[in-house]
Formats: sequence, structure tokens, C-alpha cells
Amino acid sequence: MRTHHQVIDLNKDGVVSWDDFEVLIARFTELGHLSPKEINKFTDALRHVWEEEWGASGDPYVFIGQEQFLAQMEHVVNTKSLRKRVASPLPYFFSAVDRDGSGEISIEEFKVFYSCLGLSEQAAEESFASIDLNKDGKLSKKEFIKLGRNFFLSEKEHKPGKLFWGPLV
Ligand SMILES: [Ca+2]
Ligand SMILES: [Ca+2]
Repeated sequence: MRTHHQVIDLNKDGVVSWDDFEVLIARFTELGHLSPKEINKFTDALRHVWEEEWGASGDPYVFIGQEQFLAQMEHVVNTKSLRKRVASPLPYFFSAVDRDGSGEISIEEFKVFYSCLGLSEQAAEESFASIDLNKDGKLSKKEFIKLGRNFFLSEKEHKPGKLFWGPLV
């Protein structure tokens, strides 16, 4: 979870603010595969993440540190209605990086996902190898969403999905 805080702190100032989310939206939007409608839904889903999962609760100028995020995520994991919606922007991340529209994410497309998160190609290769369970070199939308959610919902370090959002710190 600390890893996730570090990754989402895109401008690397040690705290996460809505600015970081705006950078994220811009990077995935600029890939050019989301329709204007999808961009709106993607932004709404991220706003929900920011307000409910990060605990900003509607204050656009708040800064969330690592400890606050950890405490808030514990609350999310233990709250049924919030648990259900964890990582709701995942389908839009998927569509944004599925460049050939094949409905599957290849290793090359996964590298695009990582590059938008500010992570290296090498990290993308290592994570992909560990989350592509049947080793067919592809992630379906269902797998992608499941793995991305598992990162938040499962406590076990060795569970698939633990490397989904980048190498653990
Ligand atoms: Ca930041
Ligand atoms: Ca694809």
C-alpha cells in the first residue's frame, strides 16, 4: 500500500493531492483511446477514489500522507459498500492502454500503463511475468480488473496482484 502511495505521488513531493490525480488523468487521456464520455467516467471514478479511498472527502486542496492513506484503506477494506467499488477506474485504465483494441493487454501495452504511472519498462516486465498466471502473454479485461483490485483487497504478500501497481518498496 505504501508502494501505491509512492506511485500515485506523481510529482514526487511526498504527499498526494488532487494535482497528482490530474496528472494521471492527463497522461491516460493523452494516449487517445478514451472517448469523451469515457474520459468523464474515468474522471468521476478517480474523484470517487480520491474522496472515498484516499479520504479527501470533497476538499480539493487537501494533501494525503502515507499514514493517512494506509489508515483510510484499512477502513475501505473493512466497509462493504466501499470494498465493492475499490479501484473502479480500472476499466478505463484498461481501455486507455489497449492500443490495438484487442480486448487484451499485451506486455507492450502493459509497459504503456507503467510508463504513464512513471514506472520503468523493466518493472513492467517483472510485474507482468508475475501476474500473467497462465503465461500466455496477455491480460484480459477481467484479469486486469481482478488483479488491480486484489492489490488492495488481499493482505497476503505473495498473492497475484501484489505487483500490479509496481515493484513493492
Ligand atoms: Ca504529490
Ligand atoms: Ca491489446
